[in-house]
Amino acid sequence: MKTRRDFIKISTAGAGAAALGISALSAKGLNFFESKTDGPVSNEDLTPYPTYCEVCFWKCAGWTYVDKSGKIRKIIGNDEDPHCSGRLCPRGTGGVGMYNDEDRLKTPLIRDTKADGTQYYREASWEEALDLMAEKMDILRKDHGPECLALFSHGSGGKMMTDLVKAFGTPNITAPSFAQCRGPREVAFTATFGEDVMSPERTDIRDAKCLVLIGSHIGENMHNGQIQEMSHAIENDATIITVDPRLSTAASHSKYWLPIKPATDIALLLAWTHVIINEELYDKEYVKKYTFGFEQLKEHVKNNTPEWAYGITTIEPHIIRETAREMAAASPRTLVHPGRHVTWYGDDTQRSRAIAILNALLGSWGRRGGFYNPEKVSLPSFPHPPFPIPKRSWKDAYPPGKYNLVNEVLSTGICDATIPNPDMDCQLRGWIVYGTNLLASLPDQRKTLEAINNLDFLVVIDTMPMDITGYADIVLPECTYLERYDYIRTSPHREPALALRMPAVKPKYNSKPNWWIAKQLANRLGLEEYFKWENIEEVLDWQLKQVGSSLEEMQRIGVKKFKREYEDLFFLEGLPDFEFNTNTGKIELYSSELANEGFDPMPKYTAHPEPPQGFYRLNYGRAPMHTFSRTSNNHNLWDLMDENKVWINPKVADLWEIKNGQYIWLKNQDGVISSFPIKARVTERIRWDSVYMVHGFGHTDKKLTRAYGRGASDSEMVTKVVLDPVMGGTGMRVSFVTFLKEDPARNKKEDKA
Ligand SMILES: Nc1nc2c(c(=O)[nH]1)N[C@H]1C(S)=C(S)[C@@H](COP(=O)(O)OP(=O)(O)OC[C@H]3O[C@@H](n4cnc5c(=O)[nH]c(N)nc54)[C@H](O)[C@@H]3O)O[C@H]1N2
Ligand SMILES: Nc1nc2c(c(=O)[nH]1)N[C@H]1C(S)=C(S)[C@@H](COP(=O)(O)OP(=O)(O)OC[C@H]3O[C@@H](n4cnc5c(=O)[nH]c(N)nc54)[C@H](O)[C@@H]3O)O[C@H]1N2
Ligand code: SF4
Ligand SMILES: [Mo]
Repeated sequence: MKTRRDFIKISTAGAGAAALGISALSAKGLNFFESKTDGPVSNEDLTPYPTYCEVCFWKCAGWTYVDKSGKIRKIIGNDEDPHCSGRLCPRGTGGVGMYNDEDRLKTPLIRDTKADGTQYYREASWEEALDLMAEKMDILRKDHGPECLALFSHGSGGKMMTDLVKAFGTPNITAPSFAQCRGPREVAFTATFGEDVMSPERTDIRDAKCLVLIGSHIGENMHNGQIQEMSHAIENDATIITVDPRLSTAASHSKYWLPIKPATDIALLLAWTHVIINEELYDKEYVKKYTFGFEQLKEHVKNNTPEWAYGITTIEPHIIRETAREMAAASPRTLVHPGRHVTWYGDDTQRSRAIAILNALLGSWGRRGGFYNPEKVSLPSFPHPPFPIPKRSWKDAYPPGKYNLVNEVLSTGICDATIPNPDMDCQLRGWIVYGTNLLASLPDQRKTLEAINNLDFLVVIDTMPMDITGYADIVLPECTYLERYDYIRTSPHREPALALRMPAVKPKYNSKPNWWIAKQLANRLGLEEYFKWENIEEVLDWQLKQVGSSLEEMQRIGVKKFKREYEDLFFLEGLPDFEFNTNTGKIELYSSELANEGFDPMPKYTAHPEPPQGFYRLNYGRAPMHTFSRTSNNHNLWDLMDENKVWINPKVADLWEIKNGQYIWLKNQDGVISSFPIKARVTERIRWDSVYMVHGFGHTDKKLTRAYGRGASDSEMVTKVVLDPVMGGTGMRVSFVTFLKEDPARNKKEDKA
C-alpha cells in the first residue's frame, strides 16, 4: 500500500557475516546457544548477572553468565524464582540471540526526503533525534494539548516511557495485550468474582485434579510456570480435558480431547452448566453461600442440553455428560482454565463469563486446585510531583458510556481516536510506540496504517528493524534487556517476590536504555522534576530500601522472596464469610453489572458466520520456540524453527491436491493474498473446517536477514474483526482463507500480458 509515510526498508551491512554466524551455532542440545568455537567453559570462569527474561511476558528470573572476555556464555533460570523454579524455556535460554543479532537497530534514524521525493532514513546522533522528538511533542502540547499524544507500550521497559507520558499529561497509554489478548477474560472475571485473573495467572494448576483447557494450548503456549505446573498435575494423575479443533500438544496429553467445531464453545460451556445443575453436581454449600443468581442461571440453561449442544459443537452428548461428571468428581480441585489470548469471535467476554460461571459452580475460585489469591510486594514509586490530570481521553472518540466496564485503554480505540471523525473531541496526533510491533499485533493493518497516516509524528523505540519501524518518523534503538537495568519485577504470585534485571554487558552499537531516553526527553520537555535522579541505580536502590532490601543485595541474589502479608492463599477454603467486590457482594452468576450496561446478564450462544465454499477458518497460535513476531530473526530460535506451516486436514488437502511440504499462498475473504508462500502441513491433527498457523512469521522487511519472507503472516490475513460489544476486544478468528497453488505474482504478470 502506498501511504503518505512510505515504508522505509532500513539499510544495513553485514548480511553475509550474519549467515556465517548462524552456522557456527549448534541449535540442538543443552548448550545450543553457545558458540562451538568458544569451547566449553566452567562456571568458575564466568560472572553471573541477575536478569529477568524479556523474550515473553512471563518474565522468568535468571542469571546471565559472562566470560572474562565480556562474552555472554549462557542464561539460566534462578532457582528462587516462583515464575520459573530455576528453569528457563528454550526461548529464554536462546534470549542471547536478541543481543547478538547483527540486524539490530544500531543508531537513531530520522525520516528524510531526497530531492527526487523518495523517503529514506538518515542516521542521526541521539542529541539530534531526541531534540527533534521533544520539539514535536512540545508543538503538539502547545497546539492541541498533551492528551493528543498516545503511547503504545509492551514489555517491562515501557514503564519508564509511561512515567514520561503521564508527566507530559496524557492518559492514552495502551498495549495490544488487552484488546487483542486477555481483555475479555479480565472484564468477565471481574464481573463475576470482583477480581481479575492477572498475569501470571492465579491458577493453581499444580494442585488441580481436573484441568479443563478451552483452546489454551499450554505446551505450545510456553508460559513457563504453567507448563511446569501442568506436568506436575499430570504426574499426579489429574484428568486433563482439552477442547480444541486441533490436536494440540496439550490435547495429546489429555484424557479427553474434544475436537470442537470452531466458534461454538459457548454452546459446550452452557451444556456443561446444564448437566452440572440438572444432575446436582455443583458445590451446593459454596453456591448457596457465595453466589447470586443461581435460580436465574438454572432457568437460563434449562434447554441447553448436551443433545442441543451436539448439533452445534459436534461433540457427542455422552462425552459432554462424561466430562461434566469428571469435572464435578474432582471439584473443587477442578480448574476450568480462563485462557489468555481470548479475543476470538467477538462474544469473548460472554464466553469467558461462561468459564467463570462454571468455575463458580464447581467451587474452584479461592480453593486449592482452582484459583489462588496472589500477593505482590508493593514497591513505592520514587518521589515525584503528582502527575497532571488529563482533561480528555481516547474514550471521547466514542459516544458517552461506551465501554464503561473497561478500565484499560484499547489499542484499537487509540486507532479510532487517531482517524479524524467530526464528532470527536480529542483527535490523537502523535504516537510513541515502545516494544510492540503494531503491524503484526493489531488486526486490520489497513486501519492501523490509516491511523498512522493521520499522525503528525510517529516515534518507534525498538531493538530491531521490525514491520512497524519502517513507518516511523524517528527510530530510537534501544539496547536489549541483557544490556540494561529496568524497573524491579514485582508481579503477584503465591509468594510475593522481587526480581532484578541488571546489565550483563554494555549496550552494543549506539543503543541506549529506556530510562536514559525517558530522562533525556524529560529534560528537554521541562519535566525534570518528575525524574529527579541521576541514574536508574539510584531509583532502584531507593525503592528497594523502602522494603528492607537494597540494590547491592539484589545484585547478589537476583530474586528476593517475601512472606505473605495475609495467610489467605486459598481464601475460601473452609467457606469463611467473604464479601466479593461486586454489586451484590456475591459471585455473580447473573451479572448485575452487565445487565446495568444493557448486555446479557448470562451468556447465550449465537451462531457465527461459516466459511464460504472453498474457504476455511483461519486459526493461529504459538510455537514453543518463538514469541510472536519478535523472535523470528533470533538465530538461536530460527535454527529451531525457521518458518511456519499451514496445517491442513488430509481430506481438504486431497480435494485441493496439495501435498505435504508443498508451498502454497493463502487468500482471504477480502482478496488479500499472503505476501509469501507457506508450506502445507497435511495432518489429521486439525479439523477439516479450519486451518492453523503459528503467528509471527512472514516478515516483509529485508533488513531481517533471517526472518524476511519466511513463512506467512497471519496478521496480514486477519483483515476482518468482530468487536466485542462489552469491552471492544477484537475477535480475530473470523477470517477465512482459501489456497492458491501458483505464485500469484506470476499470475498477475501473466494477467497484464
Ligand atoms: N494476528 C495475530 N495478532 C496478534 C496475536 C496473534 O496470535 N495473531 N497475538 C496477540 C497477543 S496474545 C499479544 S499479547 C500481542 C503481542 O504483541 P506485541 O507485543 O506487539 O508482540 P511482538 O510482535 O513480539 O512485538 C514486540 C516488539 O518489541 C520489540 N522488542 C523486543 N524487545 C524489546 C526491548 O527490550 N525494547 C524495545 N524497545 N523493544 C523491544 C520487538 O523487536 C518487536 O518489534 O499480539 C496480539 N496480536
Ligand atoms: N511459545 C510461546 N508461548 C507463548 C506466547 C508466545 O508468543 N510464544 N505468547 C504468550 C501470550 S501473550 C499469550 S496471550 C498466550 C496465548 O496462548 P493461549 O491463550 O493458550 O492460546 P490462544 O492463542 O488463544 O489459542 C490457541 C489455541 O486455540 C485453538 N482454537 C482455535 N479456535 C478455537 C475455538 O473456536 N475453540 C477452541 N476451544 N479452541 C480454538 C487453536 O487450535 C490453538 O490450539 O501464549 C503465551 N505463551
Ligand atoms: S517463559 Fe521462556 S521466554 Fe517467557 S520469560 Fe520465561 S524463559 Fe523467557
Ligand atoms: Mo497475549
